[in-house]
Amino acid sequence: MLRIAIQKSGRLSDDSLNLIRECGISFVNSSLKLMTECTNFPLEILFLRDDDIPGYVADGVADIGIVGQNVLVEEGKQELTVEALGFSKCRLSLAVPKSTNYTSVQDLDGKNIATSYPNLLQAFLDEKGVQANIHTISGSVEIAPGIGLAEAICDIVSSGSTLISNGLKEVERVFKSEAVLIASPQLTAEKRQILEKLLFRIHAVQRARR
Ligand code: PRT
Ligand code: ZN
Repeated sequence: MLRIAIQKSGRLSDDSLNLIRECGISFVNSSLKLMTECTNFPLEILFLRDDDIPGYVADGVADIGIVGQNVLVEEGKQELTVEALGFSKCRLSLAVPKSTNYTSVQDLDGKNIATSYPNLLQAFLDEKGVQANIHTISGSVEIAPGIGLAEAICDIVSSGSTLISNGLKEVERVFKSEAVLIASPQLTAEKRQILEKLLFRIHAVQRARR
C-alpha cells in the first residue's frame, strides 16, 4: 500500500483528487476523515494542510504527495520532486501600490516587504543584490501596504485581480509555480513499483488531456 498526501481543502484539493479519479482509482471521500483507502488500487489518501505535505513526505509518514512548488521550494525540499503535474499554475510576485513610481528592483533597497515566502524572496533579492527588510506574515499579505506595514508585498498571483482590488501593481516575478508530485527518498522496492504503476496512469491521463 502506497500512502499519498493531498491537500485537505484548498486550491490544490479538487485537481489533485480529480487526477487520482481520472487514473481510474476509486475511493470514498468524506470531509470528516483524515485518511481514506482506495478500493481498486493499493493507495491510501492522507488529507493534510498543504504546508505540512513536504515534511510528512520527507519524514516518510506519507510516501508521496501533491503540493505547490512555491511551498516545496520555500521549505527547501525541492529534492523530493518527481514531476510537475500542470495544474494550480501561479506565480510569486512583488507588488507595490499603483501610485508608486517604480523603475527597477533596486528601488526596493532598504524597503519593507511583507510576504509568506521569506526564503524564496530572500533568494531573489540576493540574486539581484538588493537589501530589504522582509516581514513574514501568514495571511492577508495584500493589505500590508494599506495599513503601513510595508512598502511592497511578495505574494502568489494567478489572475491578478486581488492585487488590483487592493490598489497594487505587479512589478517583478520572483518564482513560477505549479503542482508537483513528490516522493520520499526511502521508498521500499514494493512501494516504488506501485509508484511506477501510478505514474504510468498519470502519464496516460496527461496525454489524453493534451
Ligand atoms: O489550508 P492550507 O494551508 O492547506 O491551504 P492554503 O490556504 O495555504 O493554500 P491555498 O489552498 O490557498 O493554495 C494552495 C496552492 O495553490 C498554493 O500553494 C499555490 O501553489 C496554488 N495557487 C494557485 C494559489 C493561487 N493559485 C492563488 N491565486 N495559491 C494562492 N492564491 C491566492 C493568493 O495568495 C492571493 O491571495 O489567491 C490570491 C491571488 O489570486 P488572483 O487570482 O486574484 O491573482
Ligand atoms: Zn497552506
